[in-house]
Amino acid sequence: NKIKSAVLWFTGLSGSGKSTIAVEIEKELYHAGILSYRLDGDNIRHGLNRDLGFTPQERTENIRRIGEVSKLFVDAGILTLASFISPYRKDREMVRNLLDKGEFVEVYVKCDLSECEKRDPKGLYKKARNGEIKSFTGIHSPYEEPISPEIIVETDKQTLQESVNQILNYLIKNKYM
Ligand code: GGZ
Repeated sequence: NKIKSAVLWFTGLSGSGKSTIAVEIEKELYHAGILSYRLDGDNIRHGLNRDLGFTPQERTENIRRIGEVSKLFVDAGILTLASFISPYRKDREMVRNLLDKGEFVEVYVKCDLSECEKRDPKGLYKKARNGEIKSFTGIHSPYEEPISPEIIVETDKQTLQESVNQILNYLIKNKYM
Protein backbone atom coordinates (compact mmCIF):
# COMPACT_ATOMS: atom_id res chain seq x y z
CA ASN A 1 0.00 0.00 0.00
CA LYS A 2 2.45 2.52 -1.28
CA ILE A 3 1.55 6.19 -1.19
CA LYS A 4 0.49 7.35 -4.65
CA SER A 5 1.44 10.64 -6.12
CA ALA A 6 -1.07 12.66 -8.12
CA VAL A 7 -2.13 16.09 -9.20
CA LEU A 8 -4.96 17.71 -7.29
CA TRP A 9 -6.49 19.79 -10.05
CA PHE A 10 -8.49 22.72 -8.62
CA THR A 11 -10.90 24.20 -11.16
CA GLY A 12 -13.43 26.99 -10.66
CA LEU A 13 -14.20 30.66 -11.22
CA SER A 14 -11.86 33.48 -10.30
CA GLY A 15 -12.44 34.20 -6.61
CA SER A 16 -13.96 30.79 -5.91
CA GLY A 17 -11.17 29.95 -3.46
CA LYS A 18 -8.93 27.57 -5.43
CA SER A 19 -5.62 29.05 -4.31
CA THR A 20 -6.74 29.63 -0.73
CA ILE A 21 -7.69 25.97 -0.38
CA ALA A 22 -4.53 24.76 -2.15
CA VAL A 23 -2.35 26.78 0.26
CA GLU A 24 -4.08 25.16 3.26
CA ILE A 25 -3.77 21.66 1.78
CA GLU A 26 -0.09 22.31 1.09
CA LYS A 27 0.46 23.16 4.80
CA GLU A 28 -1.26 19.96 5.90
CA LEU A 29 0.80 17.87 3.47
CA TYR A 30 3.97 19.50 4.74
CA HIS A 31 3.07 18.64 8.34
CA ALA A 32 2.31 15.07 7.28
CA GLY A 33 5.78 14.83 5.70
CA ILE A 34 4.45 14.56 2.15
CA LEU A 35 6.39 16.29 -0.58
CA SER A 36 4.12 18.61 -2.51
CA TYR A 37 4.33 21.52 -4.89
CA ARG A 38 1.81 24.15 -5.79
CA LEU A 39 1.38 25.47 -9.32
CA ASP A 40 -0.68 28.63 -9.81
CA GLY A 41 -0.89 31.80 -11.81
CA ASP A 42 1.93 33.42 -9.85
CA ASN A 43 4.58 30.87 -10.78
CA ILE A 44 3.22 29.82 -14.18
CA ARG A 45 1.52 32.77 -15.88
CA HIS A 46 4.43 35.05 -14.93
CA GLY A 47 7.05 32.56 -16.11
CA LEU A 48 6.60 29.57 -18.37
CA ASN A 49 3.32 30.90 -19.79
CA ARG A 50 3.97 34.63 -19.83
CA ASP A 51 3.48 34.61 -23.60
CA LEU A 52 -0.15 33.55 -23.15
CA GLY A 53 -3.27 35.68 -22.68
CA PHE A 54 -6.90 34.72 -22.25
CA THR A 55 -8.26 33.87 -25.69
CA PRO A 56 -9.82 30.38 -25.86
CA GLN A 57 -6.73 29.10 -27.73
CA GLU A 58 -4.34 30.61 -25.20
CA ARG A 59 -6.27 29.21 -22.24
CA THR A 60 -6.14 25.78 -23.89
CA GLU A 61 -2.38 26.09 -24.41
CA ASN A 62 -1.97 27.35 -20.82
CA ILE A 63 -3.70 24.24 -19.48
CA ARG A 64 -1.85 21.91 -21.87
CA ARG A 65 1.54 23.14 -20.67
CA ILE A 66 0.49 23.04 -17.02
CA GLY A 67 -0.72 19.49 -17.60
CA GLU A 68 2.67 18.49 -19.00
CA VAL A 69 4.47 20.16 -16.11
CA SER A 70 2.15 18.43 -13.64
CA LYS A 71 2.96 15.11 -15.26
CA LEU A 72 6.68 15.72 -14.68
CA PHE A 73 6.08 16.56 -11.03
CA VAL A 74 3.88 13.50 -10.54
CA ASP A 75 6.54 11.33 -12.21
CA ALA A 76 9.00 12.77 -9.68
CA GLY A 77 6.71 11.51 -6.92
CA ILE A 78 5.46 14.91 -5.83
CA LEU A 79 1.86 15.52 -4.80
CA THR A 80 1.08 18.43 -7.09
CA LEU A 81 -1.56 21.09 -6.47
CA ALA A 82 -2.63 22.96 -9.60
CA SER A 83 -5.06 25.88 -9.26
CA PHE A 84 -6.20 27.34 -12.54
CA ILE A 85 -9.66 28.34 -13.73
CA SER A 86 -9.29 25.74 -16.51
CA PRO A 87 -12.72 26.68 -17.87
CA TYR A 88 -12.94 24.10 -20.66
CA ARG A 89 -14.00 20.53 -19.93
CA LYS A 90 -12.07 19.15 -22.90
CA ASP A 91 -8.83 20.72 -21.63
CA ARG A 92 -9.24 19.20 -18.18
CA GLU A 93 -9.97 15.83 -19.81
CA MET A 94 -6.82 16.23 -21.91
CA VAL A 95 -4.80 16.60 -18.72
CA ARG A 96 -6.58 13.63 -17.14
CA ASN A 97 -5.63 11.56 -20.19
CA LEU A 98 -1.97 12.58 -19.96
CA LEU A 99 -1.81 10.93 -16.56
CA ASP A 100 -2.32 7.37 -15.36
CA LYS A 101 -5.51 6.27 -13.64
CA GLY A 102 -5.73 7.74 -10.16
CA GLU A 103 -3.13 10.39 -10.86
CA PHE A 104 -5.64 13.13 -11.74
CA VAL A 105 -7.93 14.21 -8.94
CA GLU A 106 -10.33 16.87 -10.16
CA VAL A 107 -11.50 19.21 -7.41
CA TYR A 108 -14.38 21.45 -8.42
CA VAL A 109 -14.24 24.56 -6.29
CA LYS A 110 -17.86 25.50 -6.72
CA CYS A 111 -19.08 28.98 -5.88
CA ASP A 112 -21.91 31.08 -7.30
CA LEU A 113 -20.77 33.77 -9.69
CA SER A 114 -22.66 36.31 -7.56
CA GLU A 115 -20.59 35.33 -4.51
CA CYS A 116 -17.28 35.42 -6.46
CA GLU A 117 -18.25 38.83 -7.74
CA LYS A 118 -19.10 40.01 -4.24
CA ARG A 119 -15.69 38.82 -2.95
CA ASP A 120 -13.83 40.32 -5.93
CA PRO A 121 -10.47 40.12 -4.09
CA LYS A 122 -8.51 41.76 -6.91
CA GLY A 123 -11.24 44.02 -8.28
CA LEU A 124 -11.20 42.12 -11.56
CA TYR A 125 -14.96 41.50 -11.79
CA LYS A 126 -15.49 45.24 -11.42
CA LYS A 127 -13.02 45.84 -14.25
CA ALA A 128 -14.72 43.17 -16.34
CA ARG A 129 -18.15 44.77 -15.74
CA ASN A 130 -16.96 48.19 -16.82
CA GLY A 131 -15.14 46.83 -19.86
CA GLU A 132 -11.55 47.31 -18.70
CA ILE A 133 -11.02 43.55 -18.98
CA LYS A 134 -12.48 41.71 -21.89
CA SER A 135 -13.32 37.97 -21.98
CA PHE A 136 -13.40 37.59 -18.21
CA THR A 137 -14.50 34.13 -17.12
CA GLY A 138 -18.09 34.14 -15.90
CA ILE A 139 -18.83 37.56 -17.40
CA HIS A 140 -18.18 37.24 -21.12
CA SER A 141 -16.23 34.01 -21.30
CA PRO A 142 -17.66 30.58 -20.38
CA TYR A 143 -16.91 28.30 -17.46
CA GLU A 144 -17.84 24.67 -18.10
CA GLU A 145 -18.62 22.88 -14.83
CA PRO A 146 -17.08 19.45 -14.30
CA ILE A 147 -19.54 16.60 -14.84
CA SER A 148 -18.01 14.01 -12.52
CA PRO A 149 -15.14 15.49 -10.54
CA GLU A 150 -13.58 13.37 -7.80
CA ILE A 151 -14.36 16.11 -5.25
CA ILE A 152 -16.75 19.07 -5.11
CA VAL A 153 -16.33 21.71 -2.44
CA GLU A 154 -18.90 24.49 -2.20
CA THR A 155 -17.12 27.53 -0.87
CA ASP A 156 -20.26 29.65 -0.71
CA LYS A 157 -21.87 27.07 1.58
CA GLN A 158 -18.99 25.53 3.59
CA THR A 159 -16.22 27.03 5.67
CA LEU A 160 -12.62 26.90 4.46
CA GLN A 161 -11.85 24.33 7.16
CA GLU A 162 -14.74 22.11 6.00
CA SER A 163 -13.52 22.22 2.40
CA VAL A 164 -9.96 21.44 3.49
CA ASN A 165 -11.07 18.55 5.69
CA GLN A 166 -13.20 17.12 2.89
CA ILE A 167 -10.19 17.05 0.57
CA LEU A 168 -7.85 15.63 3.24
CA ASN A 169 -10.37 12.88 3.97
CA TYR A 170 -10.47 12.00 0.27
CA LEU A 171 -6.67 11.86 0.15
CA ILE A 172 -6.48 9.61 3.20
CA LYS A 173 -9.30 7.32 2.08
CA ASN A 174 -7.73 6.87 -1.35
CA LYS A 175 -4.20 6.38 0.00
CA TYR A 176 -2.60 9.56 -1.26
CA MET A 177 -1.55 10.29 2.31
C1 GGZ B 1 -10.15 35.11 -16.21
C2 GGZ B 1 -8.34 36.44 -15.69
C3 GGZ B 1 -8.54 37.15 -16.87
C4 GGZ B 1 -9.62 36.78 -17.71
C5 GGZ B 1 -6.82 38.01 -15.86
N1 GGZ B 1 -10.39 35.74 -17.35
O1 GGZ B 1 -8.49 35.66 -9.68
P1 GGZ B 1 -7.15 35.66 -10.30
O2 GGZ B 1 -7.04 36.72 -11.45
O3 GGZ B 1 -5.95 35.70 -9.48
O4 GGZ B 1 -7.13 34.43 -11.21
C6 GGZ B 1 -7.45 34.72 -12.55
C7 GGZ B 1 -6.27 34.31 -13.39
C8 GGZ B 1 -6.76 33.20 -14.34
O5 GGZ B 1 -5.65 32.54 -14.91
P2 GGZ B 1 -5.74 30.99 -15.23
O6 GGZ B 1 -4.43 30.61 -15.80
O7 GGZ B 1 -6.22 30.27 -14.04
O8 GGZ B 1 -6.91 30.98 -16.33
S1 GGZ B 1 -7.25 29.86 -17.41
O9 GGZ B 1 -7.27 28.56 -16.71
O10 GGZ B 1 -8.58 30.22 -17.93
O11 GGZ B 1 -6.22 29.89 -18.47
C9 GGZ B 1 -7.54 36.24 -12.69
C10 GGZ B 1 -6.60 36.61 -13.82
O12 GGZ B 1 -5.82 35.43 -14.12
N2 GGZ B 1 -7.27 36.99 -15.06
N3 GGZ B 1 -7.58 38.12 -16.96
N4 GGZ B 1 -9.89 37.44 -18.86
N5 GGZ B 1 -9.15 35.41 -15.35
